Amino acid sequence: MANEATFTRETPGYQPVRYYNVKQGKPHQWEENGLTVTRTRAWTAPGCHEGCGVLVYADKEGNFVKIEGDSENPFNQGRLCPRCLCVDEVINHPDRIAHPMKRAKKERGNADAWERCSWDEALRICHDEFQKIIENHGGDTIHCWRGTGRDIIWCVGRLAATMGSPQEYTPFSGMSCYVPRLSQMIMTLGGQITADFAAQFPDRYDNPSYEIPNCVVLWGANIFNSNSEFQLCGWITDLMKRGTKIITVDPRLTWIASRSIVHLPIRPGTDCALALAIVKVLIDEDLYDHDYVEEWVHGFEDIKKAADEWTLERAAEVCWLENPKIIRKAAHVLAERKPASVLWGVSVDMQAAGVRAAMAIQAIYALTGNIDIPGGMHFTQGPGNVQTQMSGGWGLYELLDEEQQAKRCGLEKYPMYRFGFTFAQSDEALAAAETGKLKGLWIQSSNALCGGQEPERWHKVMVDTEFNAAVDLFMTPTIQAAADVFLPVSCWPERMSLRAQYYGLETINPAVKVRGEAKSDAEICRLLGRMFNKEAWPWETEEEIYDTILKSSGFTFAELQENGSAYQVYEYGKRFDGSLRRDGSTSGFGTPTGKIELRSSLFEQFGYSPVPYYTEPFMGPVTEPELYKQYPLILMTGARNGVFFHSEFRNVERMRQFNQDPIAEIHPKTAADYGLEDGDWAWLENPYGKIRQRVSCTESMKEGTVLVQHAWWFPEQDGSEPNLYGVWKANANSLIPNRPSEFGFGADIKSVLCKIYKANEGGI
Ligand SMILES: Nc1nc2c(c(=O)[nH]1)N[C@H]1C(S)=C(S)[C@@H](COP(=O)(O)OP(=O)(O)OC[C@H]3O[C@@H](n4cnc5c(=O)[nH]c(N)nc54)[C@H](O)[C@@H]3O)O[C@H]1N2
Ligand SMILES: Nc1nc2c(c(=O)[nH]1)N[C@H]1C(S)=C(S)[C@@H](COP(=O)(O)OP(=O)(O)OC[C@H]3O[C@@H](n4cnc5c(=O)[nH]c(N)nc54)[C@H](O)[C@@H]3O)O[C@H]1N2
Ligand SMILES: [Mo]
Repeated sequence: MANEATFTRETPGYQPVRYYNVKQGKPHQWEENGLTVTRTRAWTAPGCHEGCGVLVYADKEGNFVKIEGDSENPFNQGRLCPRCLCVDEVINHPDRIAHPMKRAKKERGNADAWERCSWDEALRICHDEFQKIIENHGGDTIHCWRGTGRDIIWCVGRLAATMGSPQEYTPFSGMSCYVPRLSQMIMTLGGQITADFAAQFPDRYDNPSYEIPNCVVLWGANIFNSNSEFQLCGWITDLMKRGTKIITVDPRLTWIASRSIVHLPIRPGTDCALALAIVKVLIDEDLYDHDYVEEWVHGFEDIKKAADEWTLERAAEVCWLENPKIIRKAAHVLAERKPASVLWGVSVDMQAAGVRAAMAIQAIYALTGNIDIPGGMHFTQGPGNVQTQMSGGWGLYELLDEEQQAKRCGLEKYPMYRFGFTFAQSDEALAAAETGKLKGLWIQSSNALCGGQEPERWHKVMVDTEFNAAVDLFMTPTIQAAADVFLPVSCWPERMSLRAQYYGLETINPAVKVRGEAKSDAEICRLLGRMFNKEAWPWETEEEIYDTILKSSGFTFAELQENGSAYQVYEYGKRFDGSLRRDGSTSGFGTPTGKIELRSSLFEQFGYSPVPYYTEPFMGPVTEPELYKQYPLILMTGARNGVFFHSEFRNVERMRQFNQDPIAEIHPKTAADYGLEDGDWAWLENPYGKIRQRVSCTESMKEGTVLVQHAWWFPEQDGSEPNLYGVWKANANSLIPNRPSEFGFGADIKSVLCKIYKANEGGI
């Protein structure tokens, strides 16, 4: 697949980047049996993180005919998931909005008040209304919301900055998706690591420098439903066939847990305690890698001390593990089966103790010498500067003066937000909104009433602003409640874009005709951005934007499009070549000591504990014993299922048929304790709220816990206020507060308390 020769792209002003040139057999588009076949990547919209390689077949009129996985693409190697296979239902959905619409502000919440308008008018309204807010209240009172992992983070951030606003964020507590893990990696390693599944090599597991991991720990990541961290589930089974053994840390007995050599079904939110207990076994039983620790680890004595109280018995008691010895077994397997890696998921982030849990988990890999080695935890490396630009931050510092930058919500309270992060802190943004500092909203790929905690609070602030505009495919509860202008966005098979994930650089190519007047996110931001500031948006076409973003790679968009995939040459052992250092040193990790810091200089500098320590979930059996008597279940939320992507796909029949109702999973014994049977409708309640979901009894659940699905709304129901497509009826987030950790990263989103009881009325 890969050409043998690699080549170097040199662009003035940038480090030379060497690429494997993964030339593919055919150009990006060709004719076959009267159909046009386009090689492209499935990113978003509709939402997804991955960017799998696909072939889209269209007829002469440009209508979608079929989709296939691209077997020449090294990332997914022809595999596809059901959400790709139903993308035509999204494109052609009767409810999809394909023309701009407007509504008078007093009609917010009225589904019948929308009227179609031209793009010119819609954009003019957006410009004039936001301009008024900028003049009267300052740009920082315009908050810009965007959702997860889409190809648009850069353009939302840039548009925000163009309007003078540093408030770009995802409205959910503690920015609890990936950034808690990332923040601690940046502080203690100076870079970003992930489990090495050979994704950086076009020839994958056969690459001569790769080693098959002997052990992979799936820690709070159910990759078979989520493809967590841009890693595909099929890679786990690929590796298992090559000998990899799996350890699973998950309260539930998931499919992969049942095929693991160790399964640790811990109480939700106790991961930090478990990790510290494993650290203690590694040290006390002398299972750690002495040479590696000697040379590359700072703070051994400190972590030893931090872990010292975490005996097997103590950890088993805190984590609700019946058999303390399985913790010891996990430590032994990890130490003995090198190379080993961890794929950690969002469940690690969604704890107020999440940053500290991630520190403790990372310590396990440092002590066993598994960081920066083939098949272990390896440093990801974005394709040159391209990934950095795609993932935002390209605007904040360039377009805002210091005074305006300093108004970013959360900077004062949470100093780590200054350290490489460019988004605002969501809880502080909500607090600002509640004190009248929110005057306008730009909603681009966010359905905050479904994804954000305490949606009632978000609702209150969003309906009170002076002007709101939204960019989406469909009308959502959030947009129906609050927006004055709706701008219709194109789907990935209709639009051009770039895919720049950890390693590969690829174009996303238009494959079918665009529905109605929809436009891509980048184009919408370009058009509106230019109305405010042409210098900040100098591009005459969308393609010119991508040429600029691609500059550091040396490719133009057109060249990359015909090239196929470009993979950056990957070399292991980054600690030996100085590439992790910012101070010119020729070796070491990117930290003040040049070592992996198990005692973190930067945490200490920011006023935090330099070593991890465990804290209980704020509302749990230990912290709130009285409340626990009243609310005797631990409430887990939002474990991914294969057919939905957050609030999306509820209106896509081919997906909804697999999951008609919001489902609350519970162990049959726990269900029986509360008089519940499989299929019953039940109320779930705690001091924050009360919702209804349908009970599904399964022995895969841990007793004493219940798992509710998140992000439900009912597109088939009345959209007007107060029903808003039934968004309040089954909303997991009505039971969870906005309550971030001391870092401003992470919040207890999967471990609060609740009670459950049978609902007399069925349906929803
Ligand atoms: N189909 C689909 N795929 C998705 C998404 C989607 O909505 N749909 N969302 C995407 C997004 S934005 C993200 S962030 C990722 C997240 O995907 P993952 O990182 O896999 O996260 P979850 O599915 O939320 O949880 C993973 C597992 O953690 C377990 N768990 C719950 N609480 C705890 C705990 O306290 N500790 C531990 N150790 N485990 C716990 C759950 O039982 C679950 O099996 O998925 C992405 N992929
Ligand atoms: N209780 C609980 N709450 C959670 C979670 C949990 O596990 N438990 N998970 C959280 C996590 S990890 C995350 S990341 C957030 C996710 O939250 P969000 O990313 O806000 O996800 P959605 O609710 O699906 O909202 C996305 C909206 O964008 C639209 N859209 C999709 N693709 C595009 C696109 O390319 N362009 C535009 N303009 N629009 C698009 C969709 O139609 C949809 O209306 O939710 C969080 N909420
Ligand atoms: Mo996420």
